[in-house]
Amino acid sequence: MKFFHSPGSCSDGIAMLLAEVGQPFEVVRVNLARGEQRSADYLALNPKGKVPALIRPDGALQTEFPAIALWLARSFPQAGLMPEGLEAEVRAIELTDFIVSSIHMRGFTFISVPAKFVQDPEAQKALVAHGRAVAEAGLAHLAEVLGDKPYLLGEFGIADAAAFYVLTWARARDVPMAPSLHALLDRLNARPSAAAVKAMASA
Ligand SMILES: N[C@@H](CCC(=O)N[C@@H](CS)C(=O)NCC(=O)O)C(=O)O
Repeated sequence: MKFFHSPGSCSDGIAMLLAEVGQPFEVVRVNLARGEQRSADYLALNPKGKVPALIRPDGALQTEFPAIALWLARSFPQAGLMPEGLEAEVRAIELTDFIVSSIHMRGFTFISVPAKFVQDPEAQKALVAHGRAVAEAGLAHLAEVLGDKPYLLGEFGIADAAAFYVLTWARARDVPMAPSLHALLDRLNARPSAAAVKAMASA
């Protein structure tokens, strides 16, 4: 497998899942700050110009966090990333998609890059405030789902890998979150797969 990755971005969540799966893969760094996601070479491979992206062993390109996560979980069931049965699977996808599409895309994206959307400095401030409110509300929902379980849906799974990157961003940006989510982030950081993600960043 070939994994297109930008450390510190949402692809950290897929990096964690790849490390959990334990199959060989090559990391190709895509430097978002330098705009490498919009280079002709990268767009020829992935016209969406985003990370994460994965070239699977069959040579096909897989994009979109929830789809990559589902593909990894189902292709390597021995890693135990997804519980058995439709109800459990659909709940895992539901939560993973909420983290990526709502907390990340409608929250942290506006906090991090408001200038991508509006030019006026006052409008940028308003967008950051809106993003913070969306992220905070989304994190409050995650805390409710987590309850007193060790991981979001009980056992470690794909939604926790999505939580790994948004909780990291929340802590770094002082977005308020429940003590239970800080504890979840500490638990995730203690997994060997989190150490592997950090090693990918410094490689
Ligand atoms: N819907 C995509 C979102 C991926 C995404 O937004 N990736 C960001 C990094 S966190 C990216 O590549 N941004 C580069 C850009 O938009 O130019 C997914 O689920 O994978």
